Amino acid sequence: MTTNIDKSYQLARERYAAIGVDTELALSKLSEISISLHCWQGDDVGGFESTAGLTGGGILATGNYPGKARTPHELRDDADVALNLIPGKHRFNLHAIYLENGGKKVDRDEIEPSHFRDWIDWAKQRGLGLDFNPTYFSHPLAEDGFTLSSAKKSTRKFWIRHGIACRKIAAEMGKKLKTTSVVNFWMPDGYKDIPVDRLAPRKRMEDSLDTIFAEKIDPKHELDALESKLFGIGSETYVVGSHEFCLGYAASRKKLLCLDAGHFHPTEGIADKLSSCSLFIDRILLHVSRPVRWDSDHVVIYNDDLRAVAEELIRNNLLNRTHISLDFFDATINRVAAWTIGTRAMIKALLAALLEPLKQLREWENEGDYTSRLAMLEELKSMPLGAVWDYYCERLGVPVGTAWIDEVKKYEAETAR
Ligand code: RNT
Ligand code: ZN
Repeated sequence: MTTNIDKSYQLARERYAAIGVDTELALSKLSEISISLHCWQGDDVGGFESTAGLTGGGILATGNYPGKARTPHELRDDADVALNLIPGKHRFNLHAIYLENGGKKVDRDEIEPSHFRDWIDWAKQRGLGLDFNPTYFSHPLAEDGFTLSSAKKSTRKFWIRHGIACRKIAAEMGKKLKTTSVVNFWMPDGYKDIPVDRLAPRKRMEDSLDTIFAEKIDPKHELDALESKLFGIGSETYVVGSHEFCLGYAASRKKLLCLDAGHFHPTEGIADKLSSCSLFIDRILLHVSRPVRWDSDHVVIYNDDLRAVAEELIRNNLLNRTHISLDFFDATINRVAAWTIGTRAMIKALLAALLEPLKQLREWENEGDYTSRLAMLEELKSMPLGAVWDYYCERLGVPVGTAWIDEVKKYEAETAR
């Protein structure tokens, strides 16, 4: 039976073919792209270390929508629901505080692969890759705002041990799941007000990172990334891990650079950074987020910023060197829906970018025909992307259009937390 979705797709396919775009090729490329879903949208960055939840670190989850995951089981169930509403094969991104400690206190420098055994089993059963993050916040030894750059040697050493432990856990994940686990180092270290010495904390952070990375780990199993930030709540004036620090560190030590869409000046996008960084950095990690006036971590939507990121990845052929992960936490809406909306938006943006007549656009640009370039870029906005997207969802067996909302509502009613 030919459904309306199929019919609309056939028409859309002809429209795209007329401008030289092969929709089938685009869809097959799209199905190869994995997005790493962040565990922390499921419970407002709380984790399962204690009942304290998110404290400090200059980040803030706002809202009190019911249903947040209270246990690893609930979080996995929630993630399963979201993953069934998102087309394609993806990954899951864990923070160290999402360990399973069996009710015993295990401090950050004592965590081991065994504390993530159930996560690894869960991922294995579903064919998911796992990524990982040390947690340099929500801890008494991070309360004064400094971790790897702390002036106190014992504090620095504690956090160095945490970083080393995290790399080992990720290596185990990568080995067991047969797909590299990316470990993202984000340290909130910084000052609220004007420091006298901007250099010493950076030097200390550089040394701490060098110590953490001293042990070579097979890149087939584990890779390290460094995430920069402009400011945080309580570190408005100075952040040790600034963009220049992280870019310089990543380039000189052959690490990944993590670009978070919310970590720059309000009008500064990350899309334009990708081409430059790609010349000097082997691999890039993205934290796709949505800043609203500040680093507010709103749920990602299909907007100009997102499209621009996707376009840069496709136009510059950067997909095989880029790890796409999401970073948002909105507690005012259903959390499974938040994952679904954000991830579907990211995939849709990649689809839009794959549906550009790139060869033609490049030709016009190189010939100096900017008139045709602008005209085509404008026309592309009203091409039948939606028909191709619906067909893709149908083909990959996930709900088409708004149908997924009912599934989330049903699950919400059933779980009633
Ligand atoms: C914070 C960073 C960081 C965190 C996660 C929880 O500003 O973006 O990536 O959001 O590690
Ligand atoms: Zn981030």
